[in-house]
Amino acid sequence: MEPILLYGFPAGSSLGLVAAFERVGQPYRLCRVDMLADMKNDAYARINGRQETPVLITDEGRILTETMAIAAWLEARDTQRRISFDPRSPDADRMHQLMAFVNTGFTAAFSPLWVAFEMVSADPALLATLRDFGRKGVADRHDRLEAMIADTDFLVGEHLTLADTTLIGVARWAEFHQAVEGAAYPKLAALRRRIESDPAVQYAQSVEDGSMPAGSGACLGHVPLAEVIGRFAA
Ligand SMILES: N[C@@H](CCC(=O)N[C@@H](CS)C(=O)NCC(=O)O)C(=O)O
Repeated sequence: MEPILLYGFPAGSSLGLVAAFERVGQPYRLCRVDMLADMKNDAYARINGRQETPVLITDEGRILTETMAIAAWLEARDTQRRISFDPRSPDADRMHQLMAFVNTGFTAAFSPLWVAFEMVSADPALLATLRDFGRKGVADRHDRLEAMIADTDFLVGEHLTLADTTLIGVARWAEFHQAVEGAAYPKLAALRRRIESDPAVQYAQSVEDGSMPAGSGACLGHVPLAEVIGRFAA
């Protein structure tokens, strides 16, 4: 069977993995998950006990969760090195370093802002504290990332890699939460423009928006979430 990537909308971090699968170009399927409506139930918990996206159903029908694990699964199959590098090369080391930075500290810095956003009713003082703490954390992680961006077209070298795809789904949360002033990070702003112009990333954005773009032809279509749960849930 073809692997099935469960991606979340709206504004899920899994946008980057959709782009990565598209870029690798091997047959895959997608499954669309409404993160506001489809995840907080027992059925979805049997796919991912933490009730999150992304999730991969591998070509052997196994469930694999966590962005880094799914990216590693794809990297191992990217034999043409379309989104990765020779595993023993310095470029591969730097790619893994940047992916880890983005998936840990950079992503986690947004947590207080998401908590504040999702609070239905809350003490205004608590909300203000969460927002202030969140914005400071996001700004700090932006400072660090800006300093890590080299003089290359993409995070590692001159083509899109898993480091860029790990970043792009999360980086846009800065605008969503009005957390930082984009102009304060010119290297990151230019990098994001290049990543967002990549055809695979544009494809992933269209998919997230609900379109069915033609793409490379590697995507063999969507599988309904109910079918995925029925076939693969633990
Ligand atoms: N550590 C996980 C985190 C995944 C994650 O936070 N997913 C978000 C979407 S980007 C989610 O599903 N959030 C839903 C929720 O927490 O309610 C990973 O890297 O895959």
